[in-house]
Amino acid sequence: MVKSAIQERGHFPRGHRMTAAIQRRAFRSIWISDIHLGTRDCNAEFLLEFLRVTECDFLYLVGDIVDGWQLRRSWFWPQAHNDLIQKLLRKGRKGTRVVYVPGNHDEFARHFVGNCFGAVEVVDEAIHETADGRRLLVVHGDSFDGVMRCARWLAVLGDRAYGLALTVNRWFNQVRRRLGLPYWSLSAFLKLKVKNAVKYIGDYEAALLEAARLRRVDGIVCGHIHHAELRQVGDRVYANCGDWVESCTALVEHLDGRLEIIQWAASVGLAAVPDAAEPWSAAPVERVPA
Ligand SMILES: [Mn+2]
Repeated sequence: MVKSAIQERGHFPRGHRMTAAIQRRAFRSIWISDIHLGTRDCNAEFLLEFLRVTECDFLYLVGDIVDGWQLRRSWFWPQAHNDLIQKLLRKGRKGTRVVYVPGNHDEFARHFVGNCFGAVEVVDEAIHETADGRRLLVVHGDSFDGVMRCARWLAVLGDRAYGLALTVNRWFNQVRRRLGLPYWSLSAFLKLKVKNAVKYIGDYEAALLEAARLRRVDGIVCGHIHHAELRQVGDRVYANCGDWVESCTALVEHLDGRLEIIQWAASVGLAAVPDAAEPWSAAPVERVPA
């Protein structure tokens, strides 16, 4: 059994420099995916802030952590991206079990499956057992994506169109920020408005739930489509940890095994007020089936 970082220290250190209003929180597990380090749209600072105010025994990096596709086109690597890597490695050294499941944008890391980088284990997929005894399969999810599976060139083309939408999104939010308005994801909005996108998301969820059924696990945790979701379908749970380019979301497991999506940007967005409500209470909490 992995030694608990929380048990070891007993409590959190006090006095956080920026988010005095936000209490530090302990979770049993945290899943984050689709960070896309190496792109301008990566909200590394938001994620750093989230990782600073949280602690966990298990930290899963559910793919597309570094964007190799984008880095091959043009090199972009600011200090914040280094800081984030350092932070992840540091968590590993301090007793958090860090598990890295590479995705399609960081497929280069798939060559290192079975190895460790510092305290970070690289695996193809993982089985996580929750505190309430449910077994969850953890995968990035690209192998269940019809477009990715059938035509990589189409996926790359779609990726470029998506990149364009994100660029517009970035400008749009710079304007909103100047006007004192909170962060609002244009591309996430567009995605939900487009009928095909809704069907695409539905197909993806169905494919992953089917995989969970075939593997006889109680649920599946994935990323890839940048759409956070936590849903109980029959006796299985579908959990998508979202992304850190638009919505800035994470999936967490509470100490008692309950799962929850944390909407980080929505609660501590770019126009965060110093005394804003705690983000922890804002997001819906999963109802544990009796
Ligand atoms: Mn992906």
